[in-house]
Amino acid sequence: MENCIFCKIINKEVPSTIVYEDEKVIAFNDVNPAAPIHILVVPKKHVEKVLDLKDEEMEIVAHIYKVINKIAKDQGFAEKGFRVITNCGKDSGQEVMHLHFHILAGKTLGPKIVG
Ligand code: DGP
Repeated sequence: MENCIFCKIINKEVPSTIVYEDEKVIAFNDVNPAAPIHILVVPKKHVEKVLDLKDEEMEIVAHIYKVINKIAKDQGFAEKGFRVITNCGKDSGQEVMHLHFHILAGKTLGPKIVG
């Protein structure tokens, strides 16, 4: 999708620190981390947000959770714990209109959703 920053990262037109990649998803460090570990897991197919997922696209969500578990184990924070967040639409504060899952880890996260 033209003018989508995450599509540009997927296409390697914009640099990022990639921590995982396969044919369906990419995961890279968030440019503005809200925790010591802050990774974004992003489907390569451009879907704007959760609400726009079609029935036949739901398998990508299961795949994303498999990837999240793999990253957590590979990076060694699986047992300590982590938080997964997906914003959807204006009231959530979604800034990038390309579906993505935040993984937050690396410290004891507080009662606020982020932080
Ligand atoms: P959200 O509010 O859920 O749409 O979060 C979007 C996140 O994307 C935000 O935490 C910052 C991150 N982000 C935005 N632009 C870039 C970028 O160019 N590179 C990287 N690595 N992260 C970005």
